[in-house]
Amino acid sequence: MEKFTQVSDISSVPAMVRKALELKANPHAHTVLGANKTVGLIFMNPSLRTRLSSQKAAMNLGMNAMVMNIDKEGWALELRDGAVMNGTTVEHIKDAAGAMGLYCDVIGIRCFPGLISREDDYREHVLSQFIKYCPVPVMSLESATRHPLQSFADMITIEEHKLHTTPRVVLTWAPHVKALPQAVSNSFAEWALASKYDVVITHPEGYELSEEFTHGATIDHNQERALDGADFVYVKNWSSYKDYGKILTQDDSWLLTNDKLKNTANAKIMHCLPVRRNVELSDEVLDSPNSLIMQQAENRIYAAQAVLKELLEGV
Ligand code: SN0
Repeated sequence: MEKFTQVSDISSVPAMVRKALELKANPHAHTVLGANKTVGLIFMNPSLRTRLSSQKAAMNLGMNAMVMNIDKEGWALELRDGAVMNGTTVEHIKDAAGAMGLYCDVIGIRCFPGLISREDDYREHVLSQFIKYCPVPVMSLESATRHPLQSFADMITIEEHKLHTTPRVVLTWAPHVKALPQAVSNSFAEWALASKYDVVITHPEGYELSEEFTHGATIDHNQERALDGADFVYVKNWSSYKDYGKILTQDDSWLLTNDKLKNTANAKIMHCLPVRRNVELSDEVLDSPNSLIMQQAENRIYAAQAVLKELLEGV
């Protein structure tokens, strides 16, 4: 694998999930592969799980990890080609990515969307500039439109908990106080569909995700109907794709409660975290025995480890 930015960068989701589960069973089996190798983890936005699980994954492989919060600790980056840099930006991404590549064997980068220009965000301007100028393999730590390490961990978690081959997997929109990216939802849909699951997406009108990610899923604006028979319920807020980056409603009738789960197939509940408790999801659901949020967080290690391993092997 030469880069890891979306599901199409891997040849098979079930095969990658199997590899991750092998690593989970035997995390320190490949320390020779990672010895004397370095991963750089570059953050333009906050992180808890991605940062620590990727570091842990690197350590499990015997690698070194260097972390930089480039938005706070680096020079202000210029992203435009040919810019006359006589303003507030100090260093061009071309020079930053080029230099960082000299210190690392793999680089991970987190670059959230601006949520102002749909065109800029959806052409992945920052990530693609970084890949263009970075001389070593790049992995996404969440980009403008996708969060592939999260989705990979989610597929590992579903594999561990599913009771039949084709579970009904429901992605439900949740209210939030802030405009959030579509990245986690886009990516979850992309990976669940690639896993050939029965994917249902439910949200208020106006929150349709780009069809690029949801083609093949059932879209239903009725949450109760969507939840009927669900095996897994993935809860996430996202801002509007159509009315780009806007909050169209904060309707708290979309908040998931135990009562709403009564017609599911004793559904397991998933969320990528961080979660705004009692806004996006109620305490009673998050803390119930059916909640998989900690299992997802743990599997972030093995998703990152499987990706780092493939990038180091270059196969
Ligand atoms: C990010 C998102 O893409 O939704 C990262 C999730 C892994 N979430 C947030 O930015 C939450 C911010 C907030 O204020 O709740």
